[in-house]
Amino acid sequence: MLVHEDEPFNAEPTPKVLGRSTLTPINAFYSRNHGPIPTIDHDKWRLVVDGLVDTPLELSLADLKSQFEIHEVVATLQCAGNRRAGFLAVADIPGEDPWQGGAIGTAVWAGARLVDVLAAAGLADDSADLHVDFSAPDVSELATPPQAYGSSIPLSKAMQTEVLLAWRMNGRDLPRVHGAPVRVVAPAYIGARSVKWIDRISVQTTPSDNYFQATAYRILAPSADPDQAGPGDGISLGPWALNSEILTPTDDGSVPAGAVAVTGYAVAPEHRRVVRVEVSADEGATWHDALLDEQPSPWTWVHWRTNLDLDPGNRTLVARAWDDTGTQQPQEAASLWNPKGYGNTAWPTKTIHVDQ
Ligand code: MTE
Ligand code: MO
Repeated sequence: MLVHEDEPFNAEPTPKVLGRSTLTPINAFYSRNHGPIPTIDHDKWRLVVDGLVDTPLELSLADLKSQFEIHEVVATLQCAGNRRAGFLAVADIPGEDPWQGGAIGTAVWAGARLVDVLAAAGLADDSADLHVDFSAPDVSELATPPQAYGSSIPLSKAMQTEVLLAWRMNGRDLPRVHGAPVRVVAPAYIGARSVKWIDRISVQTTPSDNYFQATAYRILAPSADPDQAGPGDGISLGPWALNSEILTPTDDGSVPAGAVAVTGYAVAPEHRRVVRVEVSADEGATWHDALLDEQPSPWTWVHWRTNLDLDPGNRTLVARAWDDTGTQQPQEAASLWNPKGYGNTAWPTKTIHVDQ
């Protein structure tokens, strides 16, 4: 793993490791934390469900596991800061980890559907424009003021069957670093909404007022001073946008002349599919279709691969993904740059040396 920070712990796998399998092994799954990883006694842990519900609940882990049907969802998680490093050539982003393309991973999650737990509490009103707020106990000193982590998703997303309260990951008990005993998995939303170590779910009329929803994870205007940003500034992130990355060859790598294997991943926004990925070795003058691997579920990335015949010399590889609405990724990171460095979905490029 490439460790960006020890405390709070922030690390991503190398591109080679990420490219090895469609399902990411737990020991290669990125880790994104804003505070110390909490120690939770699973026997004492309780999940409170309250707010605009008919019957507030307080569930133990045994209650959650026994009172609700267990469901599996194969889903990709991706941090809003994934590929931030690609923004740094445009302008510096002080105070944020320079994530490469590895703040993303795909796992088999299992647990209760959030919608089932909300139904057990009885929604007072499921027609209105409501929000489901998630609270966790890990306190972040990076927030202003320092506070426990939290965020929310719209009730319309919370009612979808893909959103889980998960206690299993890749067939094992959810590891502590990934949110044990229970975390939210909100597929196709930025990772920040998949709250780990969740201890409270509240149905309310407004989005979370937590720092990590009201102030952070928002796209500020390029000219804004992030240190002056306050609650409500910028565009709040929820569903992610079409994105892709080249995993091999890696930047500054050397490869022998001839057929060079180019591989990577692509993710589509929710309810869309990646239908085409192209690679160019001549700055977009000509493009080669990559082969798309099988997608394990509608909530995951697709891995893709192709071979390019390359002559010796320095070559820049560039890729772009298209979805089933005919949308493709924006070309330039410069057109997407923002002061906190979220949502770099520009065409990925890798510069390599092709040997004689
Ligand atoms: N939940 C809590 N309680 N605290 C956190 O710091 N980080 C969020 C989210 N859930 C976070 C959290 C962010 S920004 C991301 S991208 C994902 O968890 C990362 O999940 P992972 O560490 O399991 O990969
Ligand atoms: Mo994140």
